[in-house]
Amino acid sequence: MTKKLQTPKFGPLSGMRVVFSAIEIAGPFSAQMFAEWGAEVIWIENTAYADTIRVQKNYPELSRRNLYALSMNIFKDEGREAFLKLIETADVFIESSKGPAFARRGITDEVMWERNPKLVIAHLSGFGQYGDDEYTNRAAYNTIAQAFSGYLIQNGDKDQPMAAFPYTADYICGFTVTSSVLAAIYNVQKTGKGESIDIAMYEAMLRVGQYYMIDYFNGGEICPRQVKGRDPIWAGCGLFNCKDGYVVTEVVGVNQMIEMFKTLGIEHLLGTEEIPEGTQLIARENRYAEEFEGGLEKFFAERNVEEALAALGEMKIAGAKVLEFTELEDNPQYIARESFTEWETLSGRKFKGPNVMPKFKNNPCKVWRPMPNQGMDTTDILSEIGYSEEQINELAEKKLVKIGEAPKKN
Ligand code: CCQ
Repeated sequence: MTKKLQTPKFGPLSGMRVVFSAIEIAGPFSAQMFAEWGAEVIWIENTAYADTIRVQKNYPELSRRNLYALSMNIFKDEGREAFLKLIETADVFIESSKGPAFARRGITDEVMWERNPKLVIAHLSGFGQYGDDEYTNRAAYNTIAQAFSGYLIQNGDKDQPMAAFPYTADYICGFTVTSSVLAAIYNVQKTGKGESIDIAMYEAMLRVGQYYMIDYFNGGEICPRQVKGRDPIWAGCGLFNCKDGYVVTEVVGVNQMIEMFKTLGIEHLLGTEEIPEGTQLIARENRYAEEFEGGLEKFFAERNVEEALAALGEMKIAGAKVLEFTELEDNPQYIARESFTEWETLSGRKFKGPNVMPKFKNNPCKVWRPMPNQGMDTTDILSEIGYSEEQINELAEKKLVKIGEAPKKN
């Protein structure tokens, strides 16, 4: 009997099917966003080895919720055909690999479009689907994308560059995959013609690192890295020490400047040649930048965090306490918005993590399924696309698919 996947209907993407073949963080982060917004999402893992995420501590339970797990060799013999049959049923296929790996193995965009002309295909790789052969086929992770894009060199402190963590490039690239796929779908709905998107991780990071870089390409200026956790080019923006903890502030805006200069007792500097009336931001190269920041340092050092935030609030200047993990879930804003949620893992463990984001008013989203075991849904997925029990067993005997089981509850 044909088994059907029992995906609940919710969220703005209800009715959409996404299939993905990607490991670790970047590609799966995108796929999971689709799953959290209501799409039916199938995670393909190799039969030979599982997604490397599975050996990591708690993160897999968070990053693989709401998914179905299929384990199949998608390039070999009947596995290839089963993959293409599955692709016939999909709206989106996301893959992450070393450059044009799918094309190298004969699964080109055209082969997929022959089976499904409306398919949106997202290829995520470190360096892109084409380019200089020295780079295109290379493996890439978060740090590689940060280093090659000119992003990493901007982070860290003055003595040493450092990658931005945790795994910033992976999440940026995941968001890039999601947004570009949705753009493509908009066009498919108008034209009926599929799309293939080439997302090079380094290019996404090049865009994220553009703010300071653009001064180099249009004037040769190289921005210094942060000192003391402060903005490298704008004074009064960044981290300050209060008596009992860190705060961040951004003294930006005409009224905010006036209020803060008065509070610091340096209002005589306003309206000078260096800080003319209407000044909104103070550049670090400004003659009075050090005096301004010195005043701010004193302002914060004399107050505890609560007092500092109250004073900033009165001046309508943006500020926040730098929260510890221990302070997040009990924060009233987090509680009011249910920014955390809990669910049960397959083994019956109570698990806590960030809730689905953002909040869709008319089509609310939810966590409905814990991380599946490797190949746990292989039988149901293949049955749904027309395979008999006998055929599925045959594929398993040939080691072209793996049939996983749900673990026993603790
Ligand atoms: O960076 C990230 C996480 C990191 C966190 N941490 C520090 C904890 C690790 O920050 S997430 C971002 C990862 N990078 C990308 O997504 C960019 C593009 N991907 C890649 O460059 C590579 O896929 C990567 C991630 C470096 C892994 O390379 P790998 O270890 O060689 O594994 P693979 O590509 O998933 O698969 C190995 C082989 C491939 O064949 P090939 O080596 O001949 O090209 C692949 O085509 C094949 O297995 N394969 C399958 C298959 N799935 C994959 C399947 N279902 N059936 C048959 N073959």
